[in-house]
Amino acid sequence: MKRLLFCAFLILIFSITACKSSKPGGASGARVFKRQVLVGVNIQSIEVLKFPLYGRDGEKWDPMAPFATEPDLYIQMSQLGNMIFKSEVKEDVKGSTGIEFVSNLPFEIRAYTNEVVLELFDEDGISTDDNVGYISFRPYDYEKKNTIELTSSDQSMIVRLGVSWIYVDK
Ligand SMILES: [Ca+2]
Ligand SMILES: [Ca+2]
Repeated sequence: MKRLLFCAFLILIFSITACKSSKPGGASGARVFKRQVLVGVNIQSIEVLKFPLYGRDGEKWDPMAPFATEPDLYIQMSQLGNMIFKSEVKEDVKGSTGIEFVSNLPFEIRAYTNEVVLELFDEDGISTDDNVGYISFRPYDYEKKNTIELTSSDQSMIVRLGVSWIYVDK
């Protein structure tokens, strides 16, 4: 019985101190100036404006496929070696402009100050997929822009991203 009382006493003490510490002290009235803090970027659209029609060996991307020598394109993005996005595959893409990817969009990048590696692949069933081109960029460098136009260092590939920036009031 004594023990029980002691426990009850402890709980009482605890709840009193808890109450005290949770007394309002932070609500010091609304602040006049709200600060907008960037928390992420949404990738809304992906369009390939240009890519190399031939591989490094000068051949079509699928030279062994008699009637489908054009590439089967998809986009992949990664950060620090982790894949953060993969698009659908567009099979046997003829021509090299205005290829839009729509699956799994929009998607959000929270680590917007980290580098993103965007790669364009040709899907090949049996062998390893061909890397058609890649571009690395830091989303934060394009803050407040609605479109990010990226060109690979060898100029062979151009990709346009439609983006929106996510802010919260602080
Ligand atoms: Ca191929
Ligand atoms: Ca292929």
